[in-house]
Amino acid sequence: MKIYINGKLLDEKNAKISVFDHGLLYGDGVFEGIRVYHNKVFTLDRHVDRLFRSARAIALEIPMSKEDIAKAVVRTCKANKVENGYVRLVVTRGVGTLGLNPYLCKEPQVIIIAAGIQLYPVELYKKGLSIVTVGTMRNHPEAINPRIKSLNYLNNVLAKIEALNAGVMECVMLNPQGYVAEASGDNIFVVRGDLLVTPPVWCGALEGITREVVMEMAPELGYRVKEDVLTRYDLYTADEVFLTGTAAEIIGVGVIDKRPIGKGKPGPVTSQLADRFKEYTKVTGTPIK
Ligand code: PXG
Repeated sequence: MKIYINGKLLDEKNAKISVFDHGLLYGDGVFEGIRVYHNKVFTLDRHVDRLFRSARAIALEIPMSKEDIAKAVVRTCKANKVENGYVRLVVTRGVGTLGLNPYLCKEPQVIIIAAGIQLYPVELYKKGLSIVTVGTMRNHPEAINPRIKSLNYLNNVLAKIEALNAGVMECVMLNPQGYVAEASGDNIFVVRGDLLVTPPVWCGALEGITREVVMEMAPELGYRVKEDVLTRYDLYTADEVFLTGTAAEIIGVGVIDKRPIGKGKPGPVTSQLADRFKEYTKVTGTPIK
């Protein structure tokens, strides 16, 4: 595998980052997870835009233009002959001292890994995911703002540990006010009749790109879409609940906190959206050539 670091494509064994990199020492950096479908990079510009917003939010200057980052992603996919896969795009603060001061880090590291993807087991897309609500809260927006896709994912990791310890693979995180924010690595939607509801970003949701695509697709299929505050009541009483994310795509939730949602398996709206999403991945994207 060839790994991109700062303009060079290196063999995996030579792709190395310093132990003094603040990405490692402090989780100081930003990242994106991007899919490749049928030789095309899916929603590449949206991912690059979000990467730059995340970087701006942590006062990290990416030493490349958006165009050059996008080109580097395509170049890395091409070098690895990735036709369908997953790209991890990372920008770290770079090498600094053992102190926190980010301004002493002079050279951000741009890293691109193009590899395969570990989805949820296929049968779960039919059966539905079981999830739990967890005690680990989504960060307050004036702590690490959840809109920033930073390398500091410990909060999400703690939530994931709670889910795994409860015997399930994903969880719902609430925000400090007790409203539903999102899952540990996915956004969440509730279906009520012909209405789809997802928490607004101020409730602690990442501006998920799959979320955005679903919100754009849904009206074309005759559904209304609303961003609104949700509580656990809304989850337990929903017709359907589904999660969205680059890795998960669209996956129906069958059970939350051991309570069946709707009929206890993915419903017709979720299936219809998932089918439409799959079609969309075939016809859109930045070609790898
Ligand atoms: N919320 C959070 C907290 C995320 O990390 C999403 C929502 C979905 O956003 P997109 O843009 O992908 O639709 C994410 C992104 C994993 C993994 O291994 C998942 C993400 C990031 C890193 C790893 O499950 N999801």
